[in-house]
Amino acid sequence: MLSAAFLDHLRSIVGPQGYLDRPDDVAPYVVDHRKLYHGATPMVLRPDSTAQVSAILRACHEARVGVVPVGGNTGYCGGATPSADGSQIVLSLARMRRVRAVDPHNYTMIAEAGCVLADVQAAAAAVDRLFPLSLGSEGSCQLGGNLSTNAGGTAVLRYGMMRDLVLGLEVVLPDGRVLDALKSLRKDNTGYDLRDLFIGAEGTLGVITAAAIKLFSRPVNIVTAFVAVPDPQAAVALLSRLRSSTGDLISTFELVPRIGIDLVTQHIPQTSDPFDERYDWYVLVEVGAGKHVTSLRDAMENELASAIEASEAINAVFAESEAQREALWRLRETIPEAQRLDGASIKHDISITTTKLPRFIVEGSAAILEIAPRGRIVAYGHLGDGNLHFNVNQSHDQPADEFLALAPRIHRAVHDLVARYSGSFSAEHGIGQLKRDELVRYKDPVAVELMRSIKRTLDPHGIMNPGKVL
Ligand code: 2HG
Ligand code: ZN
Repeated sequence: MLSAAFLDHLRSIVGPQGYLDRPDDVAPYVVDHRKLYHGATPMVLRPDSTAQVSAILRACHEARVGVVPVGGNTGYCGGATPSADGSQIVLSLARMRRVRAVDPHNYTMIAEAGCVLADVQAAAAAVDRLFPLSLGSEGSCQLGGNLSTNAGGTAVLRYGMMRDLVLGLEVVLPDGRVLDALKSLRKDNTGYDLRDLFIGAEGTLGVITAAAIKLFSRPVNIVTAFVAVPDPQAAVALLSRLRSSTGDLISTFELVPRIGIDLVTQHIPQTSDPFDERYDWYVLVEVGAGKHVTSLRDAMENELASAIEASEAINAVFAESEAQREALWRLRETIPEAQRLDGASIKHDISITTTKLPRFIVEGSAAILEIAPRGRIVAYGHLGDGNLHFNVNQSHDQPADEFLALAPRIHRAVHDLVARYSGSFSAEHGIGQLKRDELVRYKDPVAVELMRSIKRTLDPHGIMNPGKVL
């Protein structure tokens, strides 16, 4: 266990405002968002500068003490929960939330890792720019967590994942050295790209303290539609049609199944079905352009009319106000919450090529129902990215425990099928502790060996987020 003298040394690095050690204060940091993991820690450190993070890691490196970085604690794979033996320190960067620089002409911003994503978006909007990363948890997740998990979300189709939005990083290495790669350059061909090592590493190679991120023009002319489609195959055709007719201005193309609408309207207040008729499948589409592109709405209406003629769509509603836009978004964004309120669920976060996704849904559903005949498949998500949340909810006539006992067999069937489709068993939620075994099972063994040797090189004592990813 950690000695009182060592804990005192950590306290002296961060000062009285910089740590939590009362059990009540520490409690939120030792359980993950999905309540799958319960850990323990004697202390949560809350440094307010890169220098303090550096001193903390140097001390932990010398003492061989594990450090678990945490952002907004909204992850799905237990990546920020300490081990249960109480031997690890939790490191929160929540006090490091300064926007260090905004450069609207260079379309860049430098922000610290503890910035809440919504605050980063607001700082960009304040200079008439867009930071496009957009997720359900944006009101509480932090930039450092977004970077460390290479977060995705609902605008990846147009703007890419977090990795695509980064130009430079400041990282504290496990031994306390500071890697200053915080350049706001779009071109910098000077050897190995170290930056990409730390993005998506889930805090296993060091602690990202700040990032230079890309900004974009803020679309002011936004068209949002909720479109009923015959099936996922038709949705893929519709996506291609809209991508090419708008010249890739589609930012969001989210698949929603009928059961998603049922769950949301049942469990989430102030939601309602946007159509009088019931349809089997829907997509939420959003397209945005600058203020001079005034014909966007007409173009979308014409294109959707042609899509209906071509049997790629059945019906569509457009948001006529910001309130209606929010209501349409709520139908998609609250599906995870509605799923949770409805009972136990078994989740997958898979990706395969968009073209093959419809066939995968048919085959994958059959495979699941063979194991769990009473399960209810809730397949939704980022169709435009080939990323599906291929989830199953319990039926109300089956006890949750009995249903959850099927999880290992269902995971195996789904992930085996994903492998046959050359897909990924973790598209945007990472590995954490939840998918460590899947990584070894499904990732190329040479890639896993390279990951292990990088880990050994950067973190020889294994202090960074032990037991996560590898
Ligand atoms: C989403 O897209 C999130 O809503 C959560 O990634 C997905 O709960 C899920 O399975
Ligand atoms: Zn998602």
